[in-house]
Amino acid sequence: MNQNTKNNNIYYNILSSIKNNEKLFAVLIDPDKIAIKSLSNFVKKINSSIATHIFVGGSTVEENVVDKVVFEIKKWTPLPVVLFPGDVTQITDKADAILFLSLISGRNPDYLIGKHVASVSKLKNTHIEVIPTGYILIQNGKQTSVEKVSETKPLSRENVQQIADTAKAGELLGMKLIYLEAGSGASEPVTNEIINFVKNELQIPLIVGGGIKSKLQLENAYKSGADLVVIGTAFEENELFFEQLKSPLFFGHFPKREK
Ligand code: 1GP
Repeated sequence: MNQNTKNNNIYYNILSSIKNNEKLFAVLIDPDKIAIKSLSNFVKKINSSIATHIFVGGSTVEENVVDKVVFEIKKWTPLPVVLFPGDVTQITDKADAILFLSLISGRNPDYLIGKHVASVSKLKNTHIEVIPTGYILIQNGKQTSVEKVSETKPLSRENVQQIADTAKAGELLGMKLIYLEAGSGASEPVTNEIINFVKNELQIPLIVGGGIKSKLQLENAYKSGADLVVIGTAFEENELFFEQLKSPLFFGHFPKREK
């Protein structure tokens, strides 16, 4: 477990990218949705895209699977691998960092503090960087897995002030990132208005994910203020989407990849 700031620290690198006006992009791998033998090819496609991070996690993943998946991913990429865990069982020392998620849009104590307490003995035996993250689920018209698993309600997308206040409360509690989530496979991503409103309230980096399926939606999320965008489902459904994300076509620019 590592909470110190040093040069190779993933959080520190996110902050420096933002300072340099660089946008960040994570591909989410749900270990439940990809076979280990397909990972080398998939990860090579990620490497040749604009991706800056690989996130790994899912709502319902069997024990030890994340460990094997991260081990395999690390063989094929220089990109940082960050855990985006649905549960304590998804923690593995093989990753570089973990988003230590508190589901602050919900009111289920298990997802606000309970799971965190349960994960400490496991985290203490790792060297991964722990990044406290306020996770905000936003309604998208259909029930998402996060909603089902956590038994919480998402915030209404009509009440932008409540979303922004929730994000700010997370920041004031000391969280280092805010993640606005429409839910994996959401029919509609978080709106530009919400991203923009929340971004204007925050001093800390803003992650946006859920339902982003096109280059235009990605670009709009960046234009509205997202610092890091996460896409998973669109690549699961169509790996050709990587072809569109090879060159720095977007608003803002991307950090230079270390060779
Ligand atoms: C889900 O935000 C991530 O937790 C990514 O969502 O799978 O819809 O891209 P998608």
